[in-house]
Amino acid sequence: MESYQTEFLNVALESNALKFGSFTLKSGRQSPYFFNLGFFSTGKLLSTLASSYAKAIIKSGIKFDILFGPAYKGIPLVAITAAKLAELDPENFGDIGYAFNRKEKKDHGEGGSIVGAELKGKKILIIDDVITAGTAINEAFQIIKGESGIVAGCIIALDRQETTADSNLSATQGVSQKYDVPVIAIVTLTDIIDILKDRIAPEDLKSMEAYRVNYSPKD
Ligand code: OMP
Repeated sequence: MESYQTEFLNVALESNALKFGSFTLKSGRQSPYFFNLGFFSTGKLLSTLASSYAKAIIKSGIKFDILFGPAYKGIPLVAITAAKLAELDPENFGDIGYAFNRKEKKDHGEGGSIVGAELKGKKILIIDDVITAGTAINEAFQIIKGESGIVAGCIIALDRQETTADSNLSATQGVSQKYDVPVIAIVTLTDIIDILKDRIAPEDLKSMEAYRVNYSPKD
């Protein structure tokens, strides 16, 4: 376990970004936990978040030219992480570009739907918050394809390690296989259970383990 992973989970718990109980997901599943990145809502929390993303990216060794954050949640993520990468390793990451998309196309000024570095012909690392079924991240791949960029990989904060309805692969493994790129995470559901098991109420821990058995890929 890396220290940035433990620090990230400590801060997620303290800020209430990570909650236990009963939550309905975008996919319609009923989950005993929910991770809301929007709760990293102060400068201090954002700084920890940026360090966690940046350290996971550096550790992965993925080579890329531009960090891309899909709107809306990806927009602050791409900005803080590009800045933190340059701060931690200016030699290797100081000239990495950053970009995000607009949800609404702009038809005045310079026009277009991408803000920041041009994606055409460039190696892109997508940054996002959570993968459950893979819907949001698939949309990001389509945007980059539309701009003639080349996706080099994805970094997310949390990999929920859940299978989709039509596959025995986790959504993350599915995305990685479909596009033939690495998908890395600061933490996974397994990390949450391993690192926080002594700090989760016993009944919540039981629900988490049952959920994992139910939705994670079967051997
Ligand atoms: P997929 O598009 O199904 O991969 O779900 C990812 C999205 O679900 C995220 O971008 C969030 O909007 C939302 N989500 C969370 O933010 N945290 C969670 O713990 C679970 C979800 C979710 O609804 O699955």
